[in-house]
Amino acid sequence: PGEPINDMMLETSTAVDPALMEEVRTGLQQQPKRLSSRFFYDAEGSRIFQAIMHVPDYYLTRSEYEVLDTCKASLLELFAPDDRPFELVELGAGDGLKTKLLLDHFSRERADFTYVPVDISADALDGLVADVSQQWPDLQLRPRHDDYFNALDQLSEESDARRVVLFLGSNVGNFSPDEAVGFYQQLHDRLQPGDLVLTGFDLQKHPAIIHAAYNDREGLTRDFNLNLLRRINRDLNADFDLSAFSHYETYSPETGEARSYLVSEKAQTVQIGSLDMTVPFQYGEIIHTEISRKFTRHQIEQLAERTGFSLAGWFTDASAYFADVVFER
Ligand code: AVI
Repeated sequence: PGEPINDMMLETSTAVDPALMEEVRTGLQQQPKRLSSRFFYDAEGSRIFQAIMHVPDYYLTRSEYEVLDTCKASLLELFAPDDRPFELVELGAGDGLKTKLLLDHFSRERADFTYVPVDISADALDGLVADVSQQWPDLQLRPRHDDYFNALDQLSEESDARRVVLFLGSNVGNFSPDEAVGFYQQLHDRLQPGDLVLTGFDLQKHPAIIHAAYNDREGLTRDFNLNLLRRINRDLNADFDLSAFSHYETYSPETGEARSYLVSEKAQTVQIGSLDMTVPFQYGEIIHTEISRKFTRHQIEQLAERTGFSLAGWFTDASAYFADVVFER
């Protein structure tokens, strides 16, 4: 099987992303300093994330794979009762193994569906399309190189088939609570009654298990976090000394938030050449880079209710680490 492709993988072109410039300009002037994990996914960051998905401490991918593998038949029954045709719209160009597991099962069952992977990155999409059309030559495939919501807007004009939107991998956990509500409200606006959304949610569990997933023994999460500084050095002509920053992770079982930080290991000054900016750091000063939220069933039910969806399916792995949840519009 091909490499998993991350949902948030960005273009790997040489042009500097203006959103990154703005993020660095404003984020490093805030108190505390912050930079969004949205910018983790340059080519190297995407490569490291793919590796993270295979490390033993990062249980999320394994757990979701187990959920989808054990529940694929029930999912198909939910998606296509009476063998109605459906469009499987995946937000983010698919994270390889898990999506392929579903495509494989649905194809074997001769389900009448079209796979519509949506991604903002042409590279991610091209790779996936080549891979999928080689493995399942008969599969109906309609890739969309677009922003999630533009793609959904257009879908509603195109066909009468039921839409089943996939948003896997706990990507929802990287949204703030308000962003998550906004995201499902926007989905709600664009879908028709009866359409479905399947989301992968990482569930709250023993805090040490979650903490270890973001502080893995191989040090890949550290590399992933530090790569953001490497990217800024390259894209914005900055001089972050990567050896003078470390990875620091917290998990609060009260809020359900795993938070990643970069910590300055000495008092230092960093130049961001392209922004003509000098950034002072004190010893121990942090840059907040990521939130990975963990959910309770009650929070997921509330999210559905607040955004106009009903809960149509709830599937978990044997340890109840992860849930793939079906919302119906
Ligand atoms: C992409 N996202 C769901 C991952 C997560 O678990 O929040 C990104 C990640 N960050 C550190 N490790 C993996």
